Amino acid sequence: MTDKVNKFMEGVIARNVGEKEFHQAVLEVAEVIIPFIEENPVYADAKILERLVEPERAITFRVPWQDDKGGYHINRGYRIEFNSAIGPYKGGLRFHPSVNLSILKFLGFEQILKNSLTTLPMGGGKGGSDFNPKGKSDNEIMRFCQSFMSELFRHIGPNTDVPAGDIGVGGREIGFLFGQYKRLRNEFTGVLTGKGREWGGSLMRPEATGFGNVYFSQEMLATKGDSFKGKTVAVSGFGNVAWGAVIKATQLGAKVVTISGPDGYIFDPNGISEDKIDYMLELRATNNDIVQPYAKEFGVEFFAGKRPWEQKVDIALPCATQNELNEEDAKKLVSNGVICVGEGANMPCTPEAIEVFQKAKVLFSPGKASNAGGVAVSGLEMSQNSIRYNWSAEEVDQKLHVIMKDIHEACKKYGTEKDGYVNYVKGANIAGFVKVADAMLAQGLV
Ligand code: NDP
Ligand code: 2IT
Repeated sequence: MTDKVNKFMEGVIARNVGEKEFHQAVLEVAEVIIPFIEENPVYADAKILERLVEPERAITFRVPWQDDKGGYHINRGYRIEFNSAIGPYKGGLRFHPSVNLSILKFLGFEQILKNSLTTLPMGGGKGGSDFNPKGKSDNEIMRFCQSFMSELFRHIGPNTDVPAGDIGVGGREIGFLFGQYKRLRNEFTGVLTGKGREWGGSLMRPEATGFGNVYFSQEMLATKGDSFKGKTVAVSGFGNVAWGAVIKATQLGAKVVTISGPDGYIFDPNGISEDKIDYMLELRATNNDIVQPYAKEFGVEFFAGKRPWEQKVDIALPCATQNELNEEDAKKLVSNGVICVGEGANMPCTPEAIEVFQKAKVLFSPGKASNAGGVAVSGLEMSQNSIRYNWSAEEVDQKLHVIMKDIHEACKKYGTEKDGYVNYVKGANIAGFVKVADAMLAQGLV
C-alpha cells in the first residue's frame, strides 16, 4: 500500500469505526483510484474520492412486526442513499441476519461504480434489514415487508430512490413491498424493480444477474480464444444469481458440477441441468436454506461444511455472498488449473484471493463489473415503466448482452497492463469512477 493510500484509509477507518466490509470495499477502489487521480489532479483538487466515500444520506429505522402466534419482534431497517450524481439512488434490499451498517455501506459504495458501468442513468444505494426470513411463513414475511415499507416509503420514489432485491429479497418480497407502497402513496409507479411481469416487471430480470455474469466470463474467455463449451464449472450459492448462472453456462455447453448453501455443497459429476435446475427453485422456496436435499433427490455426494473450491474445475463462479472464497481456496483452484473466475456475488473473493488469481494471470472479474447485469435489467425495467411499455424477453436479453460486452470493453480500456494481462479490478474501478466523478465536478460542490 502506498503512503497516500495508507493515509486515505486511516481517515476512512477513523470516520467509519469497525466497518470492516466497508473498509475492504473502499481499499480496493482507493488502491486503483489514488494513482489515477495523481495523473488527473482535477479530481484530487475537488476532493472527489473523499466525497465519494461519504454517503449522501444513511437512514436507519425501527421495523416492528408480529409473528403468527402474536409475538412481537423488532428489527432494524436501513437505506443508504450513497450517490445520486448520475441518476436516482438505485440498488437492492438485503434481508439477512448478518446485515449491518458496514455491509450495506460496502454494497452501496460498490453499487455507485457498478451502476455507472452499466451505462444507464442510475446512482448508487443499498438497504435492507437484519430480519431473518429463514423458517418464516408467507404471512410473517408479508407483515414484515409491510412494516418495513411503512417507513421506507417516505424516502423513496421513482425519481428519487428505486430499491430492488438482493439476498433474501426476491419476487415475493418485492410484491409485498410494492403493494404497501402503492397503498400508502396511491400511485402505481416504477418505485421498485424486480416486479412481477403482470404488474410492471421486466422479462429477464430474474435471470439477468446470472446470465450477465456468464456473458461477461464469455467475453473474458474470448480474449484467449476460448469459450464455455466443454468446460467444467463450479458455482456457489443456490439463490437467484446462482440459478441464472447455472442455466446460461449449461446453455453454452459447459457442465456445472456444484452449487452450495450455508450447510455445504453438492457435487454432481453429470452436471446440473434441466429438471435439476428447476429443483434449485424448489430448494429456495422452502425457506430452509440448505442444499443437502439436492444430494438425496439426485443421488450425488454432499460435502457438509465445505466450499466447492476444492473441486477441479476450469471456471469458478462464486454467487453466494461476500468473502466466501479466501486465499487458500484461490490457491487450490489455481493449482487445479482454473482459467477464469467471474464474481456473481458482491465481493465474494477476499483481497488475498484476488491477488493469487492476478499473480497467476487467471481471468478474474470483480462483481461490480460481472454482476452488473442484474441492476442493468433493473435500469431497463425503469425505462419500460417510464414509457409504459414492455419489451420482449429477446429484446431485453439482447440489450443485457450488449451492456455486458460494453462493460467488458470499458474494463479492457482502463485495465490492460503492459504485458497484455487485463486487470479487470483496475479497469472496472477507473471506468466506473470517471463518469461519476465528471458528473460530480459538473454539478458543483454537492
Ligand atoms: P439469494 O437470497 O437468492 O441467494 C443467496 C445465496 O447465498 C443463498 O444460497 C444464501 O443462503 C447464501 N448466503 C447468503 N449469505 C450467506 C452467508 N453468510 N454464508 C453462506 N451463504 C450465504 O440472493 P441472490 O442470489 O440474489 O444474491 C447472491 C449474491 O449476488 C449476493 O452477494 C448479492 O449481493 C449478489 N447480487 C445479487 C443481485 C440480484 O439481482 N439478486 C445482483 C447482483 C449481485 P442463505 O440465505 O441460507 O444464507
Ligand atoms: O447488487 C446488486 O446489484 C443488486 N442486488 C441488484 C440491484 C438492483 O437495483 O437491481
